[in-house]
Amino acid sequence: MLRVRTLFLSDVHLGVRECQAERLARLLAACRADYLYLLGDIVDLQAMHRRVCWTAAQNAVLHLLLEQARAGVRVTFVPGNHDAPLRAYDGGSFGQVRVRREAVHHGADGARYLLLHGDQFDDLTRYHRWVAWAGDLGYRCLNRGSHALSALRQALGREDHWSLAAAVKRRLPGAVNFVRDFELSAARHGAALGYEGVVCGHIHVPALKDLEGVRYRNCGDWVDSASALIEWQDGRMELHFAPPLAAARRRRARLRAVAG
Ligand SMILES: [Mn+2]
Repeated sequence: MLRVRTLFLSDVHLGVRECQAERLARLLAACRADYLYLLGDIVDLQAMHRRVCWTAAQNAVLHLLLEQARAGVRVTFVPGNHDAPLRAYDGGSFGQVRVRREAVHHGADGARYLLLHGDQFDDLTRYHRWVAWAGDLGYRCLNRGSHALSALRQALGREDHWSLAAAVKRRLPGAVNFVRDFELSAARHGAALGYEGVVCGHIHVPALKDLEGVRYRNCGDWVDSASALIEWQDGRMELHFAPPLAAARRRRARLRAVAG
């Protein structure tokens, strides 16, 4: 069991075919936190308008999240733009899960973090066209192709994770500028309100860095990066990347062979 002080997740996109629910279910079953923050786009209500894909693994993720809340983990849900209708429940709760438009996390080292999804910073960047494309068909097709390629690499025995979607995001000039503008907007917003750090999601680019003296953290997503942000008991933070399924299976088989 992985014991952490805090687990931050965002952009899970339950209800979408590309959601890496099995990998997230594995993490949730193996990890216990004191605090769990769900920073938006957890259930993709927007995509489910067009088409619903609800798998057993996605169902398991939802149940594991609710189970954590029942077991005493303090769970806070900050809805994003893909689950925006749930913003109407700001200040309320679903069972044990608190719903907040924004939240504040007190780190074990005394730092205060502003927690939000991050879609409000889209308006502050100069790359509207890229944002529209990213939220649309092009991005979904890119992720689908990326998963197919990843499966092929796994089948060929390559254990390292390489993502076509991530590579494209790193290389497209519009994308690079958009990400930089977004990160700076988020960091400056946090600084202006007097926080030491900001934790958000939305752009599907996991990050942990200092920007203009502000601790900027982005959880990433469970469509492409399969990443989570964790805080250890001493306040240190780290990004966790879930291993691809095939690699995880091979590793378990190896461990069994060694144990046997
Ligand atoms: Mn979003």
